[in-house]
Amino acid sequence: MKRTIENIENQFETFQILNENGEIVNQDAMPDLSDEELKELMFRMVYTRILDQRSIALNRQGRLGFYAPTAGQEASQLGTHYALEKEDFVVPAYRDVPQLIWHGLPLYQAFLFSRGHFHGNQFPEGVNALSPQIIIGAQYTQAAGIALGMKKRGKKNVAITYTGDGGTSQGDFYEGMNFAGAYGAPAIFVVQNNRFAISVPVEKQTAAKTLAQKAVAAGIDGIQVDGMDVLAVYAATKQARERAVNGEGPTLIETLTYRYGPHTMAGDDPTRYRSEDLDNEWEKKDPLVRFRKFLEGKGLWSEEEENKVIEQAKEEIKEAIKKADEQPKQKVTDLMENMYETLPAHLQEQYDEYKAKESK
Ligand SMILES: Cc1ncc(C[n+]2csc(CCOP(=O)(O)OP(=O)(O)O)c2C)c(N)n1
Ligand SMILES: [Mg+2]
Repeated sequence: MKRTIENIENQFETFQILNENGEIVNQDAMPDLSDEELKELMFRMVYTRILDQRSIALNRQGRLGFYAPTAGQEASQLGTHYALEKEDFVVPAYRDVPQLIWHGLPLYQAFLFSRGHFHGNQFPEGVNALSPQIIIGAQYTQAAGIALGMKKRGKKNVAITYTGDGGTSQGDFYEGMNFAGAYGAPAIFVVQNNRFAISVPVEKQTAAKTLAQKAVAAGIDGIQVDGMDVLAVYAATKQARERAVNGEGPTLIETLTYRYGPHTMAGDDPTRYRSEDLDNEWEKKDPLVRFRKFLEGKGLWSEEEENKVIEQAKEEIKEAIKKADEQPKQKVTDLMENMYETLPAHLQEQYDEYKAKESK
């Protein structure tokens, strides 16, 4: 029997447009973005880096609950999201709060989500997104279903979903892609390969050389992208979106990226499972640094401009946390009211008991 795996794997080369020095190395693939749009992308990446720093600080002060750091992954998260339309559906994992915010989720609600407050999951009308998924991989099957629904309704929209390198070991990962492929559903499956699933390195996760090649078994397109290059991430997602709305089916996009911080703020220590050399290697690839160099070269960005974004982000974060603090505390009866339109009899009794307690 002939070995075929090498032939397949070798087709999955990393797609890059902007190298580490901020130079265009693939002019033909350069996406059609105006100067204003390029600046908006930088604005969002800088803003999100600040949001990450503030969220970590707020968590340490006990003012936020669950938080999964995002620094390092900005190009991967925001480059994919920037290729979407407002009506597209975002199906995120726990680290993908930035995409939700840029899709229209008010910041104070993202903070409430972090605190486990139900209002953090009540998305405003017109914000087409699900709450961040905690169950690894489950969002892949949900996105396939949402995408099929859009197709059946004749919408020219897509559902995009995100998981990590670890998520590709889950059954739901394959089920979602396979289903969407079989039904030609307009889905975009993103794997943010930050090399670790908590402390488990990707090399221990799979024998596959790339995660993008996992698309082959589902009969769909797959591409591996430099996830620190916002232009390549954007261009790949834009193309995947066009194919999806033209009835050409789903795409799997693997972004090669890195999280600078810990897995979550719950207490893992990355120095116990990642070497300093590896950290340094990836920090040299920083998505903000290289895009800043590129924009500065075009006369589109300056330190002054960046400082303005930082100030705006800090101000808006301060306002948002204040607004989150002002929300009424959640009560046990809120939980019941949100769960049922008509309470079953056995809960009615408990409801009355808590209602009485809460009114004291
Ligand atoms: C089904 C399931 N199994 C295990 C966990 C515990 N868990 C939470 S995050 C995580 C690692 C996920 O790593 P990866 O998919 O690479 O995403 P990353 O956190 O790196 O973005 C695990 C195993 C879970 N949430 N759900
Ligand atoms: Mg990971």
